[in-house]
Amino acid sequence: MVAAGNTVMRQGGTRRNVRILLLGERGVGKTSLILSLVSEEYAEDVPSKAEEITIPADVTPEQVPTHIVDYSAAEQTDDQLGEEIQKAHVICVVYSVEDEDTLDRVASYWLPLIRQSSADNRCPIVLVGNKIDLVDYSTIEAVYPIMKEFSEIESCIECSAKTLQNISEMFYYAQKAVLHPTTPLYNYDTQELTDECKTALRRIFKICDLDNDGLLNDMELNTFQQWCFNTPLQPQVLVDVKAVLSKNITDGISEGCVTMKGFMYLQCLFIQRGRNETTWAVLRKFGYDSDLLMSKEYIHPPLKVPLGCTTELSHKGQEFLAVLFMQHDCDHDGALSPLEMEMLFSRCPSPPWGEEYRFIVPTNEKGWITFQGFMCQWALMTLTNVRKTLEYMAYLGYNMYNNECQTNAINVTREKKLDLAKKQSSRNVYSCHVIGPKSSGKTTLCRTFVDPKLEKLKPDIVPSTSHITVNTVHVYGQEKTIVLRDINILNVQDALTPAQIQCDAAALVYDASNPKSFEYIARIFIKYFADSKIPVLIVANKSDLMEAKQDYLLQPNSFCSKYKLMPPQPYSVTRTVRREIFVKLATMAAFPRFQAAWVLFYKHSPLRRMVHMLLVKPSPIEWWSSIRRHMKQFGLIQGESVVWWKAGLGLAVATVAGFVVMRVLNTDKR
Ligand SMILES: Nc1nc2c(ncn2[C@@H]2O[C@H](COP(=O)(O)OP(=O)(O)OP(=O)(O)O)[C@@H](O)[C@H]2O)c(=O)[nH]1
Ligand SMILES: [Mg+2]
Repeated sequence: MVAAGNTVMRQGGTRRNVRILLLGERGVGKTSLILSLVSEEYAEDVPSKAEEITIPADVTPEQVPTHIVDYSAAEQTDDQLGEEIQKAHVICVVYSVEDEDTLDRVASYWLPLIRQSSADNRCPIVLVGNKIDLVDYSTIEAVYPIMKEFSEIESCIECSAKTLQNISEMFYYAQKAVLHPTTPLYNYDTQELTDECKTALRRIFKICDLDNDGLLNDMELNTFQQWCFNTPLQPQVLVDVKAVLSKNITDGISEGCVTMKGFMYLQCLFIQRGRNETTWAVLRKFGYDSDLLMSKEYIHPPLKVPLGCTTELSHKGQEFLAVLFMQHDCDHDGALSPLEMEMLFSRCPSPPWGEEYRFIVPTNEKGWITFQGFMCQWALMTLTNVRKTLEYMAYLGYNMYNNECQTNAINVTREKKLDLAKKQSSRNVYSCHVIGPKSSGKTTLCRTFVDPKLEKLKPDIVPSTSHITVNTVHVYGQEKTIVLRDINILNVQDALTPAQIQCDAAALVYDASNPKSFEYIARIFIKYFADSKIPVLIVANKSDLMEAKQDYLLQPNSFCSKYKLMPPQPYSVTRTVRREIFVKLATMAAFPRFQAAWVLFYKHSPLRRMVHMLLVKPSPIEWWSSIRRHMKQFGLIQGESVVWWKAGLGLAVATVAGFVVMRVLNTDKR
């Protein structure tokens, strides 16, 4: 990258000030240039060295405070010169267009000296040919070989301190060389975008390709334009862009839409025409810093999660993910094939999860993640690693879809102690632990949660490390996501850790056919749960087998009534209706300490209907219709009409005017 000076100050990868140093032979007009800029008039008598000048941010074109520093061989030592070179962010090397020697000295003395003094921190250079009022020719021809030899030269401009021609342009280009450098974007030798730039633009293209057809249609281009420049795309500009693409490259346009190749070509054109700021504006909007890496601020915005609170996807976060799923479910089978999933995450450095999802969340008969499974996987990640969710939301382009920070994709729930006090929780994701002695059927129970037929989950293919399953259930008409954790205890004597105990509801599972089984969970209950506020459900597993009398001082039923627990819930893999148990667990988690809500446990309770009526809330969001609404809104929002983009394209379409010659015009072909 181009970085200069050791007083680099950055914010979000962008410099907060610019220090411009003017160097060159004696008498070329350095001091005159500075004074002409400041006073807007030419003075015959100038001191040998101008005082350092600071131009406040609001009067500079790029809104960055700018320091302009003069150099005078008569007043400064070589050491002082070296120091100034090191402090500079950009150096204007001035020659006089009417004195060939001064240009020769640029190549033979000044540029090598700058290279030497700024070491590996190659400082960007603007070549300035002063005194054009004295000649009727251009020195550009003589400048080409120098530009070719010294890649740090960003641009060259001819001007006159006397007539003020191109004076402000010169300082603007100097500022631009610092703020919107070409080097990270463009490779002069190959005359192509750099790999980093291509990677970034590829991601941006994919984010903007809302219907995922590999093309940007007019609506998508307009959305992109609106997002990056806060102004709609003028219809005529759209026509011009397409005309430029059709004329200059093959495959830049397909079916009347801009292809990835066309998109890249346009950005390349901006850079070649000296409109780096347009490409940089796009890149910065999508989170890239000066090194074309996604900035930390963009990927990891601060999110406060107080103790006792959890993190879930907000309605907007869910909606964004639903749109994403819909975009990539190309065959509309309600599931993502491995290829579709790869496509979906191709805008991220790597997928957020590995193959293990097949054992964690619902998948279809082919083992492909379903919509429900996809949302569950995100719910799990958001609950357990919200930082990663924020990071992936950024990669995927949440910020563009909703025009806001991705922290809005997250809900931080209220503290659990408030839920307990109110005996009700507004969370949508609960963590439930399944605890029981070895062979009591915990793992099978957890697996039936995501695969009722237990077909895809044959023990030999399920990795032993997978202890979590996630699925959704409805609790009084509201969709709740349950993260079931199989707490694997090897020895009955082993103590449970706080992490193994802390959850929203616990299922203590015993094998009803094994007389030695209940004692373990009875002890676990008394030791860890009797005094806790965690709701507990006792599950009598393998209820299809002959029930054994338990070798324990209390039989399960008596134990439950003694400790005011729900009676043991019979469960078996052979049962046809098994989901009930998960609904019960979810209900207990959603209404902790509000046992009236648990009446659904008693099938024929007259209370059940009444409580149900009291608790039922509107049904969950109708995904698909809301998504359709969301899609339709794209491109309809009109912003202020500024001619930013038009100007950009106008310049890209036309050839660059005036005396400015950007480096990139220095090509072998020309
Ligand atoms: N015709 C014309 N004369 C200029 C222009 N710029 C500067 N001069 C004259 O060139 C002479 C030198 O200008 P300075 O600004 O002192 O040059 P400098 O580069 O600062 O010189 P040192 O401080 O000695 O290194 C002065 O007589 C200026 O009036 C210009 O654009 N056109
Ligand atoms: Mg001077």
